[in-house]
Amino acid sequence: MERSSNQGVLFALAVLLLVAVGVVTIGERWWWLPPLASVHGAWIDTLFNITLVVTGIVFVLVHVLLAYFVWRYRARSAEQRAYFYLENKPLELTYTLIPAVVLTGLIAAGTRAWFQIQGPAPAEALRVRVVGEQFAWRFQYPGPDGKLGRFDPRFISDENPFGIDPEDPAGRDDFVVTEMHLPLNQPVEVLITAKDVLHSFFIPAMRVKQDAVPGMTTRFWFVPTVAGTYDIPCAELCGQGHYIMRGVLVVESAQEFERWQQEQTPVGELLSSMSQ
Ligand SMILES: [Cu+2]
Repeated sequence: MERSSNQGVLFALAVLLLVAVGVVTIGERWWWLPPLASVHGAWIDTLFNITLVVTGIVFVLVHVLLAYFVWRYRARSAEQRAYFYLENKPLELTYTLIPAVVLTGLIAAGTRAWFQIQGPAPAEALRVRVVGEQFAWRFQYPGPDGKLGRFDPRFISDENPFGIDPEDPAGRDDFVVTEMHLPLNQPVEVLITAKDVLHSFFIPAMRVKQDAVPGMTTRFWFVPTVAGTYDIPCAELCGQGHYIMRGVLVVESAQEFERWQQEQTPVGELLSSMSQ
């Protein structure tokens, strides 16, 4: 009896020591989310924080109570039997209804944010197509006509590495790049697909992530709010080179974005020079 309670104290001290080491060594990286850089991301972070606080309170409360009950009702003699009841309606109702209400609230808030991000983009939104391939991202921009040309992996050949339909007039002025650029504070709708296998288009700083599926177009829209350079990792284990599949997003002023667009060569020009 005396021995086992000493073991318990030692175990508790070891746990406390581990927590203290963790807190001291984690330093400036104590918060694991990267800096936020989009309008939609603020909703995601709010949801994340609410969920963390609610589940954190429940977690601490349940474990403190659990520890207290284990200690308070421990076996003090061999004859002692644990006290229990087979049925307790008010208690059962309470511990069913409270979590049900809290979880419904969390799910409702999450669903609302989901439909805002997945809902229709504003009419003035820039549309960019993202194509995932082993092991890079390619970005198709609509060019001066503002319309994306049709894309289908079946159009991909030595003469047409982009897979843009050569018969579609909307595609002639499009351009394809390996670095994504976006103008600051302007909504962008991203149309996502893949050439070969499943990938996942993920911009942590914007708090957006969506599967890239061959033969299918997935989408979301967002508004970048902070100029800078951001990572676009692939978040789906897509093959041996998955770890190097990391694109770059540059968010810049509208003027800089305009200048960058003008420097790009339209697909129509590239295709005709390649077929010569
Ligand atoms: Cu990938």
